Amino acid sequence: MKTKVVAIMINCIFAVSANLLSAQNAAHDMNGHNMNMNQASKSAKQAAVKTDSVKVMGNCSQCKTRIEKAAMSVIGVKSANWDKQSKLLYLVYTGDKKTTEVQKAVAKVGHDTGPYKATKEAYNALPGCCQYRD
Ligand SMILES: [Cu+2]
Repeated sequence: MKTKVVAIMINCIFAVSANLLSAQNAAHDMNGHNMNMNQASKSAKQAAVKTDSVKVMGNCSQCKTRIEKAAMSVIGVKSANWDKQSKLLYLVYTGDKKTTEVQKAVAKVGHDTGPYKATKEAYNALPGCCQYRD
């Protein structure tokens, strides 16, 4: 009987210390994360943020997802938003001008943009609803 009580107490102590440990780890993670956030905002302030827009051919919301994903794959691009109506891809980026790199990436996935045209293969690989050429 006595040993059972002791065993339960030991179990309780283990449970409590396990909880404490995981709470400490969580606090640690949060601190680490906060530090990274501060570093990120610091470097963002150092590198000027620029905005640009380029015309990109496309039709639908699937095109939008594909175009934005390709644009975001370019290092330094912070946001990409393609407007279906105007066909304009709005970019926010840091560092050197990114429009050429973005246009190349977008053309690669099948969307004509300015002087950069999708290859026949890339274009033909698009779903039917996305094929914007006449
Ligand atoms: Cu589409």
